[in-house]
This record gives sequence, C-alpha cells and structure tokens, in this order.
Amino acid sequence: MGKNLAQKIFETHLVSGRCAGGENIAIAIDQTLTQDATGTMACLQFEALEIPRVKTKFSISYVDHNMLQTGFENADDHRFLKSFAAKYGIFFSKPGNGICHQVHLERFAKPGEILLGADSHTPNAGAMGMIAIGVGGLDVALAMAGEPYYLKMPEIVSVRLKGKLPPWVASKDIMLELLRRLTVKGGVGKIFEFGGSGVETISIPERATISNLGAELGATTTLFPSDGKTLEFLKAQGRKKDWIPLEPDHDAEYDRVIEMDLRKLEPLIAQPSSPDKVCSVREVAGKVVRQVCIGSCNNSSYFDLMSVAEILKGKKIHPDISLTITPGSKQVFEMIARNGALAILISAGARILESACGPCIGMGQAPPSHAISIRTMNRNFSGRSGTPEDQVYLASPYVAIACALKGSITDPQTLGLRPPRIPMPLKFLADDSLIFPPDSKPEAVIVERGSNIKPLPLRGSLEDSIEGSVVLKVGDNLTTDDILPAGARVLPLRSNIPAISKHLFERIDPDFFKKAKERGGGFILGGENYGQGSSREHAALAPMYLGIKAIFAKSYARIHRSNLINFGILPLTFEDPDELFKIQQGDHLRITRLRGVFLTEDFLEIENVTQNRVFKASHGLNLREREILLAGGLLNYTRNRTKK
Ligand code: MIC
Ligand code: SF4
Repeated sequence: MGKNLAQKIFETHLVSGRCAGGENIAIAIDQTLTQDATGTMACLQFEALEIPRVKTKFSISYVDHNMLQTGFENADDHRFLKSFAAKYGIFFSKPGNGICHQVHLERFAKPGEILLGADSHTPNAGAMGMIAIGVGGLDVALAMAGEPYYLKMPEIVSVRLKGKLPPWVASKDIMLELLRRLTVKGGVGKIFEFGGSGVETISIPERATISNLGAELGATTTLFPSDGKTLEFLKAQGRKKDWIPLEPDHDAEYDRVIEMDLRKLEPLIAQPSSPDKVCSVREVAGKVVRQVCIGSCNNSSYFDLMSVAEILKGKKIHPDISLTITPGSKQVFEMIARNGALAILISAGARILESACGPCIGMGQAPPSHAISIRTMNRNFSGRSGTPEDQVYLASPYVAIACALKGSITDPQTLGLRPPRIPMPLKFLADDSLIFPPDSKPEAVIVERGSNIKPLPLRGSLEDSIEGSVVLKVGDNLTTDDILPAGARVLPLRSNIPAISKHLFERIDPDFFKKAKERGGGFILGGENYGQGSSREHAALAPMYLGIKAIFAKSYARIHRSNLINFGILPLTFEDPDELFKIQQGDHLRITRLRGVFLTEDFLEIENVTQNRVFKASHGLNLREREILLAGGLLNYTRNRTKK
C-alpha cells in the first residue's frame, strides 16, 4: 500500500505509536516558533523546566503581534524575549522583520521537517512540504526542551486540484470554497494534503495562503508536496540546499478524497462574522464599503502586494475608502520599496503600515461602526477588529482592491482591467540582519524582566471532588477571541495572567470576572467546536487562574482542548447531547470521587445539585491526557516525571 505525504514525514519522526488513523503517536520536533503574544508565557514555561539550552535543531522567537507601543508593556516584553532567546539558544526576529509565518516561509521552512508553532496559523509552512502544527505555548516549551509532541494520528484528506485558476480568481478562493463546503469545524482531527495536476500551477506564496487557512477549518495541518515550484522558491531565497523532493506514492491511500476543478471557481468572500459564511462576490456586490485592509500572514507576500500595485498603477482609490496595506515581512517591504511598487501604493492613496499583524488582531485600524471592512485576512470573528458588532468580510487581494477602487463590494472580473501577472523573482532580497542568533556565551546573558512579566500561575493536582456553579453558558463555535479578546487594550497583558483574567469573556458577559472571582471559579457550558480559532493558551490559563475546573461542551476545537488539558481543566462532553439544554447557567454541579474513577472510567457522574439530578459526562481522554489532568497540568506532569 502506498504512503501519503503526511505518513512519510510522520514516519521519519516517529518516537512512539503507529502512523495509522486514530492511533496515539509521539513525534520528534525539528523546529519551533513562538510569537511575542504567546512567547513570553512559553519562555516562562521553558524556564520552569530548568533546561539550559533548547534541544531542537532550530527555534525562533518572533515579535509581530504586540507592536503598538502605547505603554511600556510591549517594549519591555520585546526586551525580555530578545535576552531570553540569546541565553537559551533561540534565534530572535526583531520587531520590523515581519509576521512570523511570512518570515518563516521565506527563511526557515524546510521540506520534510516538522515545525511546532505557538500560533494557530503555523500550518502556513505546510506550503513548503513540511508538517507544521499550531499548538499552545506550553507544548512549544516542551518541544524546545527536547520532548516529543503527542497527538492522535489525524485522518488524511486528499484535496485533488485540477486545472488552473481563472483570471481574478486567487488561491484564497480555493480555501474559501473548502470552508463553504466543510465549515469551520470540518477539519478537526484531519490533515489536508493538496495534490493533483492543479498544484503545479500554484506558486509557493499562493500555496501558503491556502495552507494558512487550514486553521480556519480547524485542521491539524495542511500540506503540499515539495516539487519544482518549491525548488524555484528556495533557490530564489538563496536556500537551494534546503530542498528535497517529496511527494506521496502514486498509489497512496487517503481517508477521504475531495476533488476541486479550479476552472470552475469564481471570486468568493466570507461574510460577517465567520470564515465559513462564504458566498460568491457577485451575490453581495454593490454593498457600500468603508475600509479595506490588505495584509496579515494570509495575504501579504511579495506576490500579493505586487498584484495590488499592478492593479492600482496610475489610479486613485475611492474617496470614501480607508485602505491599509501591510507588507508581510521586511523582505517584501524592502523589495516593493526598491522596485517602485510602494510608490504606486502610496500614490493611489493607501495607508502603509509596518510589517506586523496589525489590523488582523485589532492592533489599530478598528473599522467605523456598522461599516463594511473588506480584509485579506483569515478571521472575521465578531469584534476581533476592535469595533463591536463589526462587519468584516474576508476575500483575496484582487477582490479587496476592486472594492477599494469602487467603494463598494466589487467582483474584480467586472473591472474591465487586464489581470495582473507577477513573475516569481529570480532572487528575493534575503537580508537576515534583523534576526539575531543566540549568544555564544549564555552564562553572561542576563534576562531583562520588565514589571509586566508576572510569575506563571500553577495549580495543584486534580482534586478528588470538585463543585461549583455554571458561571456561563455559551453557544456553538465559540472562539478564543470570545473567551479572551486580543486587540490593542488586552494583548499587552499576555505576560500578566492576574491582569488579563479580568478580560475573560468580557464581550459575552461583562460581569464574568466578578462572578467567577466571587464564586471561586466553577464550570462553563459550551456547544460544538468550543474554543475555535487562536492557539492562545491564555484562554485556558486565565480560567484556570480563576478556578474554572471543567468545561462541558458538545465538542472542542483541537488546540483549545489541548490547552485546557495542559492547564488542568477537564474538557468534558455529554453522554446525552440534550443535557446541554437541561443545565442552566447558575446551576450548582458536583463531581465526587474523581481521582478514584478518572483513570479507569470513561464516564463521570455529575450531580446537578440545583436540579437534584445526576447526568453522565464523557471525556474521551487517552491515558496520558488523564495522567496530565491528575497531575494538575502538563508542566506538573513533566516535572513529576523528570524528578522520578
Ligand atoms: C490570531 O490570529 O488569533 C493570533 C493572535 O495570531 C493567535 C495567537 C495569539 O492569540 O497570540 C493564533 O492564531 O494562534
Ligand atoms: Fe498575526 Fe493575524 Fe496571522 Fe494571527 S492571523 S499570526 S494575528 S497576521
């Protein structure tokens, strides 16, 4: 039986288990990445493991999220990250060097290797034929300490592309089409492996847009073969030596096959406020637009910005539009500055932002109230832009710029223009002067710890009995942005759990913090796909800090479920899904004899004291996950093991 690409890479990294669907496996990690919003915690966690130097082949710490310096916090955190990296053997990418995923693709992603990143869009590097998985910061800290990464072998879905994209249809539309078909929870527990003759027609930056959006499907990761296009890109980055050819066997087996004829696609758009609310641009054309933002790790490559510049050449944007453009990296920024494309963008009326996440995570550029904002980003969860009840649509740079020119939602196919043709540069401007290698004399490096960095909160081992009230009941597809918002106000508190916990669930219930504090914690009730979106472990750490002991939900998003386990919060599901409707916010629940039954039983009996009833909750946890929870989280579990 032939092997698919994912199996081939997993097999060369297997530490334990068998690469068969549903089996628990452990894999060795070659590379790790963190960004500043998740990185400070990951550093504190790594420090707690008392290991002098990272043990990976390559680890890097990027600064790209907390770039708005409205107080001392972000700047202090950047200094902490830089000194920490120097001391512990981590490369450091300075503010200004670009968005982690864009820079990683350009400079470090390697076919055949495995990358673990403390950011949900880490699968971006899958464009280069590498397995790249987004996880919580603690999982990255452990990988830096040389520990393998544990996961259930995902199902492998083959996405077979046929034909070539029509003019004005972008690679983003391929993923919008998949999101339309499969929804934001359609990829949970799956790897999407792209293949078929259509793949050869798609360049690496376009592939990255596709693999990046795997996160929106909830997928474990997204993967492309390493082929001639990969070689061409690596050569142009001066990294030919990193290339190896990689493809699935011709008779490779897959759990599922999805066919897509690229010739049949048209420009698509995701409507507010979920990436899977996809329709054709035609269907919503004509709606008035007030803001257009081009950027983010999803669409800010040289290819994207050159396409935009070619369309804008000699034109002015609509007077009512605020257009922001964010080059994804210093490489992209400097190249468009040197070749004159930047001047075209400025002359057309664009507002140029520094290379960072920026508007994507609400770090400035919140749109006007009730006005439509068209963004080339990957997430449009309500309020993420910084404006409550915003109207954010997601689309390709072609669609975005058509909207910026016309002032309304516009299908670029109706512009009457010649579609841009951007050749791949033979040589990218590869200047790594904003990337600092680790210090060769680590003993001499003093870690600079600003007052924003508070000690890591920990919990003790799992109690034998837990009780409390249901502090909050929420619906399906709750995002980690809902649990713990990001944006300019809250992101600077990522290194300070006591301070950030005040913002938990604030958009849903402004009194959540007060209630949880008064009641000493309790439980939360959720629907399907609880905790989708970002990898921020703060969405588990802060509830743990406030005493939340368990979540009851119909199903969980992958990364958030792991984060809950990592911080000792039980991710429970219902034996009878209707139970969700019976339990009310405020009900008092009790679980007794927990330690006794947890390792042996698959169900837990929960007493609803308020309703004088007992119901069953299942957990679907494997033995290792149960042991982690019994220890009170992954850090305790790892330390207990190393002490033995
Ligand atoms: C996001 O896009 O939501 C973020 C901000 O990049 C997060 C990471 C974070 O919350 O720090 C992600 O995608 O994991
Ligand atoms: Fe940054 Fe947005 Fe990409 Fe997250 S999705 S890494 S916030 S650009």
